[in-house]
Amino acid sequence: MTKKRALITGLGGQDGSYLAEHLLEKGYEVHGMIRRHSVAENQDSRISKITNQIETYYGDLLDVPSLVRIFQASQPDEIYNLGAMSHVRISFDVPSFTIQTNGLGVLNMLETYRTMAPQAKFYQASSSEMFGNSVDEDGIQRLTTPMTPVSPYGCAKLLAYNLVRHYRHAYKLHACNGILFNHESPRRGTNFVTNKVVKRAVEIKLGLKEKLELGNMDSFRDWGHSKDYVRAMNLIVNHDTPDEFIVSTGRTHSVRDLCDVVFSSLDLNYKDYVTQNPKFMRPEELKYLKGDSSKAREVLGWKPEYTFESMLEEMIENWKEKLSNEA
Ligand code: F7E
Repeated sequence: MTKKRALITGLGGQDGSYLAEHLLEKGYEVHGMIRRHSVAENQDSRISKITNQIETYYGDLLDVPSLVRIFQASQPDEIYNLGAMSHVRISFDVPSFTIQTNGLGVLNMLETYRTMAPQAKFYQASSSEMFGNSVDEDGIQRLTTPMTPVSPYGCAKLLAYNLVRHYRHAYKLHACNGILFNHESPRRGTNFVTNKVVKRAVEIKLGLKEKLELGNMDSFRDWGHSKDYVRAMNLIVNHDTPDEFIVSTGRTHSVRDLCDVVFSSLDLNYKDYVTQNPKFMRPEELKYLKGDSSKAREVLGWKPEYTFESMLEEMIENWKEKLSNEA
């Protein structure tokens, strides 16, 4: 039997790297797009263990000729569009770039898909940031909850989400949206709050650093593990009918709770080390996320394996191992 071919944009990121590993385990032929980085090691630091098993291409969502070349070379059966400017606070600093990459970039992908591989299935990395501060009366975001984004990142993701639905209906394409709530892992960038807190707490424990500066500690997030969420992506795209699905844990914690859990597990009190710096605040903040993923659980049979605590434990162990030589 011929292998299914998957094309992943954003291959070098947290989700792209876990998804590539998951698809390799499932017997796929994996192709992926990476962007050039001036420090070559940073380009493939998350995929260095599998580069000999996958096909990588330089490309960019804003460079249509590169997309055409990659589609020609990879002949995908499944396309996972994970490439994006993924940092919400930074999207306020580079709003035009964010809207172009996360909005127009998705249009470029959809047009290339429609014209070059319309028989393929398409997954779009949509985000809970699209909800903004909209929440149902019982404190939950559902597929029916209005979407009122509060960042350039969220606005661009909502444009992309709507484009995917429009292309599905207009051109009868198998194009799907996974609305993923926050998801973390040891591979998370250290400028996202979970891995920032974990790394600094371990540094403090080892005597390498003294303080941790954060922004808003009273926002709430529904945090899951990236490894669980990439499994959902594969299930979403392989469901008979192209559709929208929320992927979330259904549990929510504040940034303050996160600090408490991480520092306590190292026998430290976060209040002794954490201060707030306006530099890390956002012009408009999404205050609260808690997602209803019952459709993904019932229709796709998906459920997360990690808990908030076991995920943080894995992240703490990762930094302990990496940093203990420096202490
Ligand atoms: O912030 C607060 C911050 O940057 C979480 C991306 O994957 O998930 C992610 O977006 C919360 C926010 O993630 C700091 O204000 C406090 O309330 O880890 P984050 P995010 O903005 O929720 C969604 C679903 C995506 O789609 C995105 O791509 O933590 N916070 N102090 C801080 N956040 C950061 N980064 N740094 C701080 O010092």
